[in-house]
Amino acid sequence: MRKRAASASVCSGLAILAGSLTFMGTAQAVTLLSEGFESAGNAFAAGTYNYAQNYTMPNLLTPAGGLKYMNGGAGVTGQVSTNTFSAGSFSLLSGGITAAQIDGGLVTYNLYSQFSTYRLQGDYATLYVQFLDAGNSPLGAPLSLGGAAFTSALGSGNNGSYADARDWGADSLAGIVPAGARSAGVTIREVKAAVGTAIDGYVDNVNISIIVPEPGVTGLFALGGGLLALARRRR
Ligand SMILES: [Ca+2]
Ligand SMILES: [Ca+2]
Repeated sequence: MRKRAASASVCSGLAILAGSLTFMGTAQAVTLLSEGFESAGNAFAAGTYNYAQNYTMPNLLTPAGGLKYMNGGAGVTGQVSTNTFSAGSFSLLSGGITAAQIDGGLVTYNLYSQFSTYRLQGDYATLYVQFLDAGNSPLGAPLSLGGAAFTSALGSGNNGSYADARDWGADSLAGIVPAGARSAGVTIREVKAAVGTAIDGYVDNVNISIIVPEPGVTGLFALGGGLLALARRRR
């Protein structure tokens, strides 16, 4: 009877372990950059507009737009103009992530940003994330969110000020951080069509995070295996 009881408690222990594995199986995200453009300064040192200025349709996305969003600054009237805003580069060896985990293909990235534009002018913003090796050399082509095609596909509506005010849309990208990557450079490139003066690629809620493999899982599996062996031995 005692043996049976012990065996049952080991089994329930395993069930609890299995439960916690399911619960803890969610990997931990390390946020490298989260910019909502609400503060006086922002990571891109870019200018902002207030949603209340009514240049766009309301931002109905989650996370919500808050009070402000980024614009692309001044261009040259009558000419295509570009402006590039850098947020610098961010170390990937953050939140306990190791070079070995990156080089083993165990670390993934999640990129997210919201975009809009001014009416039908054709201005747009592109968010670029460039992985860099230990010597700060680019690894492959930069990843990008937003851009010309994404922005031109955004819907439009009447916001009370303009009959052709543009919607906000979210773009995202996920994948595996390339082996050898040690940091990521983040820039926003703003492009203005020939019409108008202001560069109106609008950006809000930039979020760049990397996902750390759950460090406890391997250990818990080992512990679970040990308990199983113990249960077998007791029987
Ligand atoms: Ca905002
Ligand atoms: Ca413009």
